[in-house]
This record gives sequence, structure tokens and C-alpha cells, in this order.
Amino acid sequence: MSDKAYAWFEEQQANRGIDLAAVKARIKALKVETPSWGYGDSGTRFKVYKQNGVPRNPFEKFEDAAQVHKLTGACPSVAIHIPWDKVDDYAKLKQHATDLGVSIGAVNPNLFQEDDYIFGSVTNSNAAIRRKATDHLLECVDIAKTVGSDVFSLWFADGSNYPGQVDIRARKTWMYEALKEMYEAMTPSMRMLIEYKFYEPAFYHTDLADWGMAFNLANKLGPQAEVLVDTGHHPQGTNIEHIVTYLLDEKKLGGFHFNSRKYGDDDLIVGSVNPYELFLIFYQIIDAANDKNPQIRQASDNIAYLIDQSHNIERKIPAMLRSVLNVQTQYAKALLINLDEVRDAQARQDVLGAEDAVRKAFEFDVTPLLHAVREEIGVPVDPMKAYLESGYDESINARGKGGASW
Ligand code: AOS
Ligand code: ZN
Ligand code: ZN
Ligand code: ZN
Repeated sequence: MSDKAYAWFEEQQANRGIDLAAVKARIKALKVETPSWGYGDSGTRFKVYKQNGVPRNPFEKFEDAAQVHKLTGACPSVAIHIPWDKVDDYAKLKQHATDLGVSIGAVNPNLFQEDDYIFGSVTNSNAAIRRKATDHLLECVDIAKTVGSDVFSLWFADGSNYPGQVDIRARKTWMYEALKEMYEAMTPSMRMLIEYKFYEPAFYHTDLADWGMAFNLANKLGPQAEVLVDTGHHPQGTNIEHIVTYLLDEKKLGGFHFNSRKYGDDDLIVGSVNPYELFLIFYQIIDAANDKNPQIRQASDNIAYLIDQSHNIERKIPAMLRSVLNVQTQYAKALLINLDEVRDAQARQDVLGAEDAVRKAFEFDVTPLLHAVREEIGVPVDPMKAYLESGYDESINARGKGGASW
């Protein structure tokens, strides 16, 4: 991108009252965590396709994730899923991450892959299975202590398929009891992010089906428990940015699992289907970051941005790069909203004026801005192109097929 294009962009934004130096500082500060499982093989209930070059173990997943950070400068941490990323020596995995210039981020307990959990994990009516599931949560707290992570993302597949199949109220208590035990094992710097999803794999009821249930549970547990919003986990038509705003105001928005959906929990590349929704989510977060109330500003700063995607048919690393670039693009656009203009229009009850103040920011081409940011932080202006030309994607083919999959 030429300096001329940037100079023109800067002038245009200055005329709208946008301070581009501040915008650039915020883009540089945005960190997006990538998931270890996004680098492995994945699929649908019909088929898991095996790709060439997929990491064969957690160590190789970190090598691939480090490429994404090296090229974007925006992805310094990697979420792990236990036992998918089980290793004998977690301190060694931590050291490996450090050597690669990244760190271990959110620890995700996995309670949906074992036959024992066919009728549920922490909400199973069998007390021995509930004990086993709760012990796994406690094991994850120990792992987090070893790897220096202070975030947990908790998602439970627990639910039922038929009316009358289970005692929904008893399960509500069991869920609380298990999380309470985990909560008490956490150190003061740790936080538990509680995820919800309205269906799948349970099709009649899911124990944590929506943000209200996650919010209620987080409130009962205490300040170290917050809600995690996975953008794919809502019925069609849900106003996700409203949920985000509500949780922000309650200081209970812990983080996101970013991905895109068209129908169900599709886990496609974030920003690929409805970029405007992502833009509007960021608008609310940025609005809160500029609130008069320091507690709301802090709540906005406190959000963990995590990607949760499955790349079933695409090459994994380019798919992750695309995701990060899409997030940066929508964040950059949302930073171009003149919040004073929106508030003035709101005060006048000028419906179209307010909508215009928000929407027109979306219509700018932020390519010159993002290129300038990347130049300043010393990463390639076009990370995707740089990756495809780097030879890394060919080099990993030596790993062969049959890498890690879920
Ligand atoms: C499942 O639908 C959730 O999004 C979870 O976050 C899950 O742990 C993750 O997608 C890996 O399967
Ligand atoms: Zn998720
Ligand atoms: Zn999802
Ligand atoms: Zn999901």
C-alpha cells in the first residue's frame, strides 16, 4: 500500500474527527487467541477428512500457531483442550511455546469424548461419573497452574434428547456443585468463562442452553466466573451484540469464541458470513471502552478474544490467518465510528442520523490503515501472501497424513 493511499485515508478520517494515532494504538493492542484444535483435522458427523501436514501432537500444533503469530503479531497465545492436548510434561509444552514466541492460553476441559459421558458429565445422574468429570475440571486447574494460564473456557455437551429423559432440576444443581468445586480450586488471578449453546449434541434440552443460564450460574459462583459468548451458539436472528452489551454492563462478559455460522454451530471462519454482525459487536465493545464509568471501561478491556473454529475442508494455517485478518478488519472499521456523532444523534432522537453514524464506518476500506499498522509493528503487510510464499505450508507435508484430530 502506498504512502499516498494512507495519507489520503488519514486526511479523510481527520476531517471526520477520527484520531488515527489512537485507532492504530488500539488495533495494535487487539490480541486474538487461536485454538490448538483449529490446526488439527476435524469434520462433521459424516466424515473427518485427513489432510496432509496436520500436526501430529500438541507440540506441532504450537509450531503452526506460532506461524500465525509471527505473520500477524496479533496471536501470542494458544488455547488448549484437555485431553486432546494431553502431554506427559506440561512444563515442557510451556517451554516449547515460549521458545516459539507464544504462550499457552485458555485451558478447555473436554468432557464430551468418553463413553462414560454418554448420559452427561458433570450432570450425569450417576454420582461416580459426576465425580470423574469434576476431577477432570480440577486436573485442568492444576494444568493451568503448571502452564501459567489463568483462563478456563468451559463448555458442556450435557443435556438430553427426549422429554422426561432426565431430571432437569437435579442436573441444574449438579452443574452448580461441580463448577463450585472448580471455582474454589482456582487461584485469585484465574477466571472461569462459562459457555452456553442451545442445542447439539443434545437435541431436547441442554443444561446450559443460553446466556441467561450461564449468567445466572456465573453470578452465583462469584466474580471470577463470567460468560463466554460463542458467536455460533444462538438461534437464528438472535441479536448477539445486544447480549454482549448487556453482559458488558453487568461486568460479566468474559470472552468470545469467534466463528461464523449460517445455520447451526457451523464453526466457519469468523467474519466470512456476516461481517456486519462482527462489526456491530465491536461497536458495542468500543462504546463501552469509552464509557464515563471506569468500571465499564475495565469490563471492556477484560474481554478474552478466542477463535473457536473447525477447518474441515480448508488448509488450516491459511484459514486461521484469514480469521485473524477478518477480525482485525471489522475491529478497525468499528474504531472509525465517531461515537460523539452517534450520541448527538441519539440525543436528538434522530433515528437515521444515528444509524448513519454507525453504518458509514463499515463502508470505509481499511486496507491502508491495516497496512500502516503492520508496517509499524514489523510484520508483513499481507500476512496471507507472505505465508503462501514462505514455503511453510509445503514443508509441513513431510508430516504426512494422520495427524491429530478430534
Ligand atoms: C462447542 O460447540 C463449543 O463451541 C466448545 O467451545 C468446544 O469446546 C470447542 O468448539 C471444541 O470442540
Ligand atoms: Zn466454543
Ligand atoms: Zn461455534
Ligand atoms: Zn461450538
